[in-house]
Amino acid sequence: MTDNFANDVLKGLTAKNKHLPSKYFYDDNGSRIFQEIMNMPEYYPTNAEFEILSMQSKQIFEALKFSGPFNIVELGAGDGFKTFKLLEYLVQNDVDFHYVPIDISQEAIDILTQRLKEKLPSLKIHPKVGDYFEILKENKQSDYPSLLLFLGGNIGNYLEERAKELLQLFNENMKTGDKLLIGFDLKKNPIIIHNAYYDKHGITKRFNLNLLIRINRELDADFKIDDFDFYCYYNPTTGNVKSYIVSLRKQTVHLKAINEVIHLDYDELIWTELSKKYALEEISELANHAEFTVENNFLDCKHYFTDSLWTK
Ligand code: AVI
Repeated sequence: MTDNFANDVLKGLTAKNKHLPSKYFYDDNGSRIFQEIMNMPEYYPTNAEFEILSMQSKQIFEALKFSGPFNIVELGAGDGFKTFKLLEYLVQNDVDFHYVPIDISQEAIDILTQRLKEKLPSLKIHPKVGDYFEILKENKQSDYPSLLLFLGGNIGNYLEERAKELLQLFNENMKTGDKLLIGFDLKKNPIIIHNAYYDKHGITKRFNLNLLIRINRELDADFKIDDFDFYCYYNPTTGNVKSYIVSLRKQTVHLKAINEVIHLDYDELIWTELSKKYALEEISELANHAEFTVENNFLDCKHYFTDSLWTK
């Protein structure tokens, strides 16, 4: 794990245009800051997706058209806050299904399992910690059809080519007739998107700068956090929000654990994250490219977000 982290950080920080992968935001502290982001009123995706799953669980269930028992496999279940509404609907209506939440964090899975056992005691839950694709491969052997959940708009953090690869991998690990319910943040008034990412509380700035704190800790580096700022912008034509760490002076940073030195110029940028916003036509193109059929788009009342239901 540390080896990959060290390699990726070094590769990114010695590139001509410096960059760091956003997947490394989520150490324990970063995951806590992300919870704070999700609780900000400006960060609309949380409420939008919660509304979809609270108000349209029945329609989602009916659109699955499964005739008997099925599995719900959730990739990156986290604290399962949003999914709860869907699970609650199914349990209350005596639907026969098994819930398989997957996450890389044992802690997140333990908390989720305990909560669900208290709130929905009759739920058949089979929590898993580990690699998505190993678990999906296993699930493909099941006699039951499956609904895969990939919620929260995480697909937006993948570059186009990587997003296509990921969706193809999902497809390969599904049976014909299986469904995928996948969350996409939609293009909308640019000001709303701008305010969700360039937040006035500085929480997203802390989220980004925490990555430097992580590098200091794990690679024995000496980033001086006060010498860096945060900048992000939304391009309404491409739908891309791009986030950057800005070096406020010409400076040298030592990565002692790997015996490397990084030079940063005055105002030099480190690109940290892509958060892509989609149009519905782009979503169909992605689905078709990975050999899925789009069944329905379940949108919130403001049309900020969609949970898109696809069939293999
Ligand atoms: C996890 N992911 C969908 C979030 C997003 O909106 O791109 C991460 C995030 N970055 C800044 N704010 C939230």
